[in-house]
Amino acid sequence: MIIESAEVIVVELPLRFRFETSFGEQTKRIVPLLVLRSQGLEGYSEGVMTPIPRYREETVAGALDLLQNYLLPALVESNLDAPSQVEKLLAPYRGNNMAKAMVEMAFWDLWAKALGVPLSRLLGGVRHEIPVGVSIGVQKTIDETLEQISKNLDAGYRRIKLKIKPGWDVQLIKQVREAFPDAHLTVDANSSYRLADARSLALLDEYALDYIEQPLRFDDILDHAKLQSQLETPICLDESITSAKSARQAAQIDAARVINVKVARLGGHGEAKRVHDIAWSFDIPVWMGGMLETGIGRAHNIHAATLPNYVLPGDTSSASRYWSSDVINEPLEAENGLMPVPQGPGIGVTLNRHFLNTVRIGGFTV
Ligand code: OSB
Ligand code: MG
Repeated sequence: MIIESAEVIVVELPLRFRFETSFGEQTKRIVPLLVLRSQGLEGYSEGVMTPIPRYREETVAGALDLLQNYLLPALVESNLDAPSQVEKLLAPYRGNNMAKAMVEMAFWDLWAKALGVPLSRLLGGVRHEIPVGVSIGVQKTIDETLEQISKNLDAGYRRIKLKIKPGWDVQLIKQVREAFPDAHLTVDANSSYRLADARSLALLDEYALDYIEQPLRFDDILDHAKLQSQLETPICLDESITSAKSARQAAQIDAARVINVKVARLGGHGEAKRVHDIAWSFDIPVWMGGMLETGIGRAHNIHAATLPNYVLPGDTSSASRYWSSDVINEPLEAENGLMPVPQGPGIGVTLNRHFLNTVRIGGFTV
C-alpha cells in the first residue's frame, strides 16, 4: 500500500468541564488530527500532546515540526505492507512517542479499512464492549466532588478515579469512602509526591482503593518499587510506562501491580499490544487510559481495549462528557458502564468535515 498524501488538521476545542490535576488545569484542547490517504481510503488519528509539557515532555509545536519535516515525508510515497513496517520507519527517531503514535495509528486505521475489518479484529480483540469508569479532576470542595461521584455512579460508570495532590488526599478519600462504601475507587497523583511521602501515602491504605496511580516522578520506576514495598494499595503506573521495556522492568521489580495503557504515550498500537502481553505474562491487569481525546483518539482506544487483559474499567467514558460537539459524526456513548466498540472497517467512525472547518486553527499537507 502506497501512502499518497498526509494531511494534518489542527483544531481547538473547548472542554465541557475545567479539568484540574496536580500539574495544572485544562479548559480546552489543541488537537492535531492526521489523515493518511491511499487508494481512495482515509486513515485517521489524533495527537494527545499538549501546548505545555506538563504530563510528559511532548508539545504540540514540537510534534507538528517533527511530523511536517521528518516523519510524514519519510512515510509519504513509501510502499508499506504492514503496520510493523511503519514502526520500523519511525524507529530511528528517538522518543516522541505521541508524534510517532499519530503516524502508526492512522496507518492501522487505513490498513484495517483496506482489509475491510474492524481495527479491534486486527489487534486480536475479544470484546464487543469495554468496561469504563470516569476520571474526576480536583474540585473546589469535597462536597462538589461527592456530587460529581454520585452523578457518575448513577450514570452506571464502574469505577471512580479521583485526582489527588499533597493537601488534597487523605481527608478527601476518607469522606468519599464514607459516602460510597462499595464503589470501586482509585486515585491519580500525576507524579506529585516523593518517596519521602511514603508514610502519608500509606494512610490511604485504610480506604480500600483499587490502586494509586503514578504517585512519584513521571520518569521513575525504581522509587515506585521502594514505595510499593511500604504500601498495601497496589501501585498503577501511567507516565512512567513508555515502552514494553519499561513495562517489563516495572513488573520485574514490583513497581507496578496495575498498568494504565495509553496507546499514544507508547507510540502506537504495536507497542501498546506488547505492553498488554508483557503485563499479562506477569499477571498484571491493565486498563485503557485517556488524554481527554476527541472521537478519533477515543475510537482507537476503544478498539485497543478489546484485548483480553483489559480487565479493569478504563478512562474511555462517553464523548459527550467532554465535548458539546465532537469531530466525528457517530456518538461514542457508554451505557451501564459499558462502551460499545464501533463496528465497520477500521476505527468505525468518520470525520465531521463541516464541523472541523469551524474549529480549524491550522494544518498542512505532505
Ligand atoms: O493522568 O490519566 C491521566 C488526562 C490528561 C492527562 C493525563 C491524565 C488524564 C486523565 C483523564 O486522567 C482521562 C480521560 O478522561 O481522558
Ligand atoms: Mg494518570
